[in-house]
Amino acid sequence: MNLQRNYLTFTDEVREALADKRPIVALETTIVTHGMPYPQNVETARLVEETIRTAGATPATIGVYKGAIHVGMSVDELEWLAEQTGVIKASRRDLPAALSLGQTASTTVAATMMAARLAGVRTFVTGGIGGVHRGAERTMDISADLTELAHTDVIVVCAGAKAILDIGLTLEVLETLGVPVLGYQTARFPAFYTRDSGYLAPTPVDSAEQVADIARVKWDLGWQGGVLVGNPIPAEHELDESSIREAIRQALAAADEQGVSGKDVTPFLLSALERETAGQSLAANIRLIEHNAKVGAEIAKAYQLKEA
Ligand code: PSU
Ligand code: MN
Repeated sequence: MNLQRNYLTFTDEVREALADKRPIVALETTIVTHGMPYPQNVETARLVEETIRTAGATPATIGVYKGAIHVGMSVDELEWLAEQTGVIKASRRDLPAALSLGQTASTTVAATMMAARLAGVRTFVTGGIGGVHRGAERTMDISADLTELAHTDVIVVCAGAKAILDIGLTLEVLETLGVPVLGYQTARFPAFYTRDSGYLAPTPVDSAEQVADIARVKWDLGWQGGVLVGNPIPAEHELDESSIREAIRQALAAADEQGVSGKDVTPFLLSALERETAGQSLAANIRLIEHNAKVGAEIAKAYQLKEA
């Protein structure tokens, strides 16, 4: 089996960084196709890539194009993907068919972790991970992102689980799955649009070096799985907690009324929230992912030093 020839396609930038053992940060594409409207989606994707380059690491935006996993995307590919409607949102279960049938798909946190690991990339930056949905005791809607964190050896930097989820239950499941959950320079687990979910961060850390070392120890010992880093949105961009809570309530009610289910739930809630907050949630989303990119680049650099 030749992974690189058969399944993975690299941009020159990523191929060279891999060959030179330089720090690389993986990025997902579901946030582009299902998480933000056009053109903010492509503008944010480019901003995040540039932020990572400025910080001294190489961005690798990941998605599936005509049956091949792309690790790194050209400006044109990203623009094309951002403009499409109806692109498949691929999580772990969807990848075999996407590759086999020659489909084009964006990758969720779970699928991007899988691709990053195959490519040899250990650090991954996103906005928010999927998790346990409110009412999951009825719907059993628990994101495959959580089980992926249990299995796949990648550091995932996020601003917490989205506030549309049940954050307490999400933290419980992460504990059961044995996933280290770190609070980056905070004692509180962040809630995406706000800095404090009301839950403690299980393991507060001070620095990128500490994050990298925790991951290195885990993998040195052969203890499979990811490391989750909760990096709070900068205080100046945080949304007002009571108004976001009300907007979430409205969005959840609309989803319930319209019978939205399965993989459509997260995209539906995100766009409903954007309408409810008159775009404030989108602005916060952009700022927090930019901040995650800065921190993720530092973590990738620190991890690379430990590997060298
Ligand atoms: N968080 C965001 N925007 C997003 C997502 C999360 O702020 O677009 C996407 C991520 O790709 C995540 C996915 O992996 O939603 C989770 O979907 P689900 O709940 O269907 O597993
Ligand atoms: Mn789901």
